[in-house]
Amino acid sequence: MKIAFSTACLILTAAFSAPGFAADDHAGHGAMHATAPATAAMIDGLVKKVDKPSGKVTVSHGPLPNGMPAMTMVFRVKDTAWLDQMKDGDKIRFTAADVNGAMTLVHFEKTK
Ligand SMILES: [Cu+2]
Repeated sequence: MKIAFSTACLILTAAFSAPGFAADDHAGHGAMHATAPATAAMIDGLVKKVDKPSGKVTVSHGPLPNGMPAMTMVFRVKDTAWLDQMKDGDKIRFTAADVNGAMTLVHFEKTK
């Protein structure tokens, strides 16, 4: 199921960055998101599984600013030390960016 979820996610990510969707330079579009200010909308998420050896975390997330609907998917993390601060069932808020083709948590904070 996890593989199916992340595959669906990759397809969606590709679809939303396709030239037909963003008629302008979509590379620049992606860069804009990657450098979004810290005030960018935080996304609510629920940690489902922390995978420290792989440096990844499975998160059930709400809708993303890039158009991705709510789903459960695997994210990389910008700083693998963050994985020590997360555990299954934690509620977090985060911002994500496409880093070298992989959706990556670039900021996160725990919510109570
Ligand atoms: Cu997703």
